[in-house]
Amino acid sequence: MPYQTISVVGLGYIGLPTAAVFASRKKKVIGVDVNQHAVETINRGEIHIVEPDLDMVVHAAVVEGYLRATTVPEPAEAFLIAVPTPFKENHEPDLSYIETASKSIAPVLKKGDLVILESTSPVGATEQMAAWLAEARPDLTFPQTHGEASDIRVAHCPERVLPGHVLRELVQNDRVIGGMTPKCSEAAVALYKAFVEGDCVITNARTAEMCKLTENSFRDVNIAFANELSIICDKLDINVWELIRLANRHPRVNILQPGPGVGGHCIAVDPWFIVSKTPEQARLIRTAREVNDSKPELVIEKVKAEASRFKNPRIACFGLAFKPDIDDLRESPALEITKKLSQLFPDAVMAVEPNIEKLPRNLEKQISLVDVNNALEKADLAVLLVDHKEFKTINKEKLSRLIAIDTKGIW
Ligand code: SAJ
Repeated sequence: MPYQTISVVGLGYIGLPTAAVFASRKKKVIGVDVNQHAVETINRGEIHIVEPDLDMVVHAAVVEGYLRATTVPEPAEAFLIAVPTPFKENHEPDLSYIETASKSIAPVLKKGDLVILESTSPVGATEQMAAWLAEARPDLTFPQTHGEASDIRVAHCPERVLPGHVLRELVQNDRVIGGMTPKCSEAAVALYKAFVEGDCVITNARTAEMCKLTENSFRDVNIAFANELSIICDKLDINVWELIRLANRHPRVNILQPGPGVGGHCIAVDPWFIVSKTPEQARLIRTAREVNDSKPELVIEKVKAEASRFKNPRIACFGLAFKPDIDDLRESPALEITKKLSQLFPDAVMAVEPNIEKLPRNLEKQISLVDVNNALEKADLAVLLVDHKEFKTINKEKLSRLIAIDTKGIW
């Protein structure tokens, strides 16, 4: 069997579940992360991120001896790089984590090894990674210069799992495999077949890079369409939720849901990677980003307008997470809106977030975390920012006492 020892570099939301799933298939997995705290937590059989069931899988993998974490890369047969690819101030992709990761594994590479870039990346990043590896190891040959005869195989295999369903989707989703050569692709398929039950579909590295960006841009553009409709309907005094429900009765129309903006770590980022490579051509994709990014400010304007009716308005924000029924507050438009409101209305903002026990430390002073009933009793204005299940069942009578601004159309 090929690839018995696998190194996963970057033990975050993608890397850790991937490492744990390989380990659950009895592969020897060496996890690498620069974060000492993450490494120690994992080696105790615990996890430092939130994802359903991941704690059990990691615990079993560590206890049974298949998964071990370290800050210093060690030799392995296959390396998976799953580090962040954020963008810089100007929306240009920041490949510095990929650069650091590839330079850190270069010293332990040997003939026959496979290196896979899993991080969502702009087109050309896999070739760039291979160039960094080749520069660090002139004694080895790479596909960009030696094609099928190369010592090292290189591929891009983007993850496409939905936060909250990562363990299931890792196994069941189809996987796009973009080798720098056909043999690189074959090698990567052999690796993923250890746990992937979906199809492993082969293409080249550039298409695989673009495919991942396309998936998330498709969703962003479609959400932007819904968000733009909500802005238009506000002007025309039409209920956008009813409008979308009616339009979606057409057999070939399926409009997504408007909201307070697009959050998360992927959909609000990845389209910019297309825009940065082809700024002249990617007009729709750029505009969609701008429409979605404009939503938080529009919500704030609406709250300000309603709040002006009160002398000392008390505002309750319902939901802080970046989407329903999760506790992930990173890159969340709901959190951004709540924070800005608390600056505009000092000591007047409450937050209801049933999925967390404590507010992030930097918000504890300016915002109070309360439960649903408390918020309904104390507030003059209720701003619904996330359609968590707990908010769908709120008694309409209790709401009728307040001014409600519902960005998700559930009240
Ligand atoms: N949203 C709306 N309206 C909708 C749907 C979503 O406003 O109708 C908002 C959500 O509230 C959230 C944001 O969009 O703020 C993104 O949420 P999401 O559920 O669409 O996606 P993510 O970011 O959790 O995961 C996406 C997924 N990509 C696609 O569905 C094309 C996932 O499969 C990817 O693996 C993931 O990005 C990633 O890691 O790239």
